[in-house]
Amino acid sequence: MHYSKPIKVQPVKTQAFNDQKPGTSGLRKKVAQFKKTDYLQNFVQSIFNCLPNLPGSTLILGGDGRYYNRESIQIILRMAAANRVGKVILGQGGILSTPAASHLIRKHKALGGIILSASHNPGGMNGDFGIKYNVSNGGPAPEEFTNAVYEETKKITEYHIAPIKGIPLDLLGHYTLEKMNIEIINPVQDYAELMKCQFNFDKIKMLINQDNFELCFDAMYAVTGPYAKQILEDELCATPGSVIRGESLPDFGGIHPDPNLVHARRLVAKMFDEEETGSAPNFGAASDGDGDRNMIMGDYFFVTPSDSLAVIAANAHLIPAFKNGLKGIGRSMPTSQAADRVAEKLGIPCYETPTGWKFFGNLLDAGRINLCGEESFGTGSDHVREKDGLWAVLCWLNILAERKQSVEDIVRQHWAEYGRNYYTRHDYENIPSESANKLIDTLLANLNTLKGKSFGERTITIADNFSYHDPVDDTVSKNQGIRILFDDGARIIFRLSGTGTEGATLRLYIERYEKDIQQHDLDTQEALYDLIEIAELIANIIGYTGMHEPTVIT
Ligand code: G16
Repeated sequence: MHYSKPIKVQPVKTQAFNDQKPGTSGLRKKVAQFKKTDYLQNFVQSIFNCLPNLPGSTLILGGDGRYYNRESIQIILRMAAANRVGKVILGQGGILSTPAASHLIRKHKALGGIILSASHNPGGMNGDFGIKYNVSNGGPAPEEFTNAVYEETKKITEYHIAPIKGIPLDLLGHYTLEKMNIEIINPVQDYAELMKCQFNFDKIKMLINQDNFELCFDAMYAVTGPYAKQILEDELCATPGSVIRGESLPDFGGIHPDPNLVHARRLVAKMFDEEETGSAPNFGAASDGDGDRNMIMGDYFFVTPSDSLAVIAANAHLIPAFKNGLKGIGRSMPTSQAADRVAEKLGIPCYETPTGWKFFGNLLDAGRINLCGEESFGTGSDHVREKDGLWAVLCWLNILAERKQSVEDIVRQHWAEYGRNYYTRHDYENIPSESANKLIDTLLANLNTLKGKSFGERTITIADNFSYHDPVDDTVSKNQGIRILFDDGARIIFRLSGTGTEGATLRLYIERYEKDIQQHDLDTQEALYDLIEIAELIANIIGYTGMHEPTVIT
């Protein structure tokens, strides 16, 4: 279908913005900021300017369906046409989950993809919007590229856009915009096929269809709804209604689509039977705005993301995705060291990377790891180059189907074998940036006075600002979080979030190891109480933020 004849495109003059530095995962801002004249256009053109092979190439395009997704897709299509892109493969309705987009980039050997999402951040007209570029391996662009894009945004003077109307986004098929081909595809199909090759669907189906097995997946009104319904309900025959909040809404129903104990309240209430129906589902899970995060729960039981990574690693031999063995594990620095213990036992390497999925890309490409995860509810493997919420859920279902035990029993047996890493993250959200920076600067200035200091029976052995040397390409990423490491393996970590859009968010990560099985039943906050106090003593969080409590505890 032709929408217009090719025409000569005049560049549009524009003025640079000074706030387009990508964060942990692309550029995230308030919708109002993105709607400013030329704001989105400048950023997209800056990406295009950093891609010398763009003319004639194939790009994947889609987003999590949040407010401003459809308008942005039309703008990007017109800009892609004017910048002589050869073909765009687009999810129907402008929808693609982040892992599905990553898979499509790889499947079609595309130059890359543009994903529109602010992930777990709230949506709606007063919420957040975001955009990121993924490279040809399907993963988030490395820092070298995002830094180049940022430099471009500071000096951009013009952009290219075809002055034509958009195309219908909801009809599957092939279109032509100027000379550019557009293929609109079902956003779920390819991803669902990929999942079938990763897991034993027959065994999972048998588990799910047992009379005494109940499953609940909370899609949080975000992008995973249609993916979860097709895979869990249609293919694996879970009872209709097992996927709750499964409609994808542009404002996520007004909730914060972040799968944790605070924001996935509906799921948590079910899993702890807060309505006192007498039973809770055997397995519960939730995903986020763009489908890359996951939270795993059993009946009356929460699995921390760090433990989830370790349990999947220890049970990888039961999962077809790992039929060729586990090569190595990656975890972000603030993620607990539970997975390290599994790696040690298996005799495989465990890499510690900075926060941000992009840092796993080289390790995955080089075949050094094929399982990775983060404390921020992210788990994934080399099947794509993004974390993958539903994939992690299917890993757990596959393990449950093989082991025929409850989630809680599996985790408790894991602790009995490897010991328990008590772990918590405290977030102090929306602090004035100046106060947050002062807190960090003061900590940094005092770092070399901390080594050797004792607090009770613990002594600090290392106090530093984490720096990562990528073993594959030898790049070095500095300033990746302040680490306070103790002689008994306990850790306190401070860093500022790179994904927020309002003020600053201080993240405090606390961990300690407990070998004694008699001590595995403590409340996490109580188990870590002394370290929480030490963190306050070292950083004076109350003094700098005026906050006596974190806003979110995970
Ligand atoms: C993004 C990144 C993750 C990171 C998380 C939190 O996740 O992809 O690698 O762990 O942000 O980052 P920060 O602590 O800087 O806020 P998502 O799901 O938001 O794309």
